[in-house]
Amino acid sequence: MAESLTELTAIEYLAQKNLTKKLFGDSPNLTATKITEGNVNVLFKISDQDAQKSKAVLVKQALPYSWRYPDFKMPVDRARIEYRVLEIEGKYCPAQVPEVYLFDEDDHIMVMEFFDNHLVMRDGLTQQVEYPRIAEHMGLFLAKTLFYTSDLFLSSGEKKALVPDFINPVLCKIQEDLVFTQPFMEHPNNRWTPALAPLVTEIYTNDILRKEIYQLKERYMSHAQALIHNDLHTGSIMVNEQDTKVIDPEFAFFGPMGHDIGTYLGNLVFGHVIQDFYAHGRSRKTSYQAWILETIRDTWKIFEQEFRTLWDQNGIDGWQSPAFKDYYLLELLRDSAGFGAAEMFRRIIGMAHVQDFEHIEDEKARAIAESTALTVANNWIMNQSSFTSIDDLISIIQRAEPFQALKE
Ligand code: SR1
Ligand code: MG
Repeated sequence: MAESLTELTAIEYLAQKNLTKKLFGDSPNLTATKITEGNVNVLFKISDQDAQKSKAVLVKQALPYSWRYPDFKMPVDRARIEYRVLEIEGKYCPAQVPEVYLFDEDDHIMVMEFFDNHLVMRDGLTQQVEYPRIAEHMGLFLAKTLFYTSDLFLSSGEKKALVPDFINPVLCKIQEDLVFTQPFMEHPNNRWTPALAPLVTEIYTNDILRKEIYQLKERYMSHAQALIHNDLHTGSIMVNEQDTKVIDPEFAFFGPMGHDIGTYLGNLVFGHVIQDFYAHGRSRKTSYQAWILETIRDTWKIFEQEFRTLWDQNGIDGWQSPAFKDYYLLELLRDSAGFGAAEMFRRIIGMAHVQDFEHIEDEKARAIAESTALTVANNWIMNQSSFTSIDDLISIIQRAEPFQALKE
């Protein structure tokens, strides 16, 4: 089994690879700090203490298991997949993709850009930070990465040659289990805030919901529509006022586009429902929630507009039909609602929770926020086929209420 890097060996590693001077200049005073965000890889920030404006890099190591959940074995090949995805995304949407200084295929280590002036978007949402360019950046990132890796752009041969490079069976199986299976049945991995127990019982016995989830699961497993990130939650986005970077695509494979769009939108819904707890004062809460809804609307609109433009300008022959284009975009909207719902359910009643809720210590307040998100999830998934515009998804968020018993 590969040895995990330590603060010391991470710094030594840069020297062994002749990167110290290249990245930091002569005689830097390097220090390494372990980063414990994320579930999967071992991460170190390496920076020069002496530099005027300290430059930092990220050293990222893939071990044959998840560092947070060591029982989850994960092939180290995910490092190759991540690197290849960053290359492809970097070709089509360089502004939103981190720079990689070194990929070491033997040791499954990447040395890459560190974002000192950015915040993990999930944290920004708990602090009511408004990012004026996030909708534009994420709309464009989604449109470009998804369009350029789909059959609408790649030739039939190119696409079929690319798909096997991103067969990612173990990480896909983790998502199949954690997102689409375990949360909807009794399973030892599942956990939830106690006040949600009646809702969980209802979910386990709701075969109509399970039918919808399994339709999504089947689509997830069989619809190789585009090279998707496959874990595009707000912890995979580094952001500040001017810039947005999408990180951590090690789960990537050819799957349904709506999974990326929906996972992101579902996590924005979390940002909306938690503000009762995080925002101080009614007006701050109301205005931040309005910003989140506007961001959801603009992200979709920018995504759709860019996707249509790319299709008009760069789509290959054989797909020119305005009616088919409208159908395709509508299906994407509906898929996004379904996959977004699956993400919301699993983060609240499955295994891998998110700190948006976990950091709410008061159990009743947490259950109120979580059950409001579950109401959105339930309405998104059950009404998918009636949606015709992003405003339909938004009005469900606006009307969502917590679990009745918690209102008393
Ligand atoms: C064992 S990995 C748990 C979760 O963390 C990753 O970020 C994925 O979302 C996965 O489902
Ligand atoms: Mg991740």
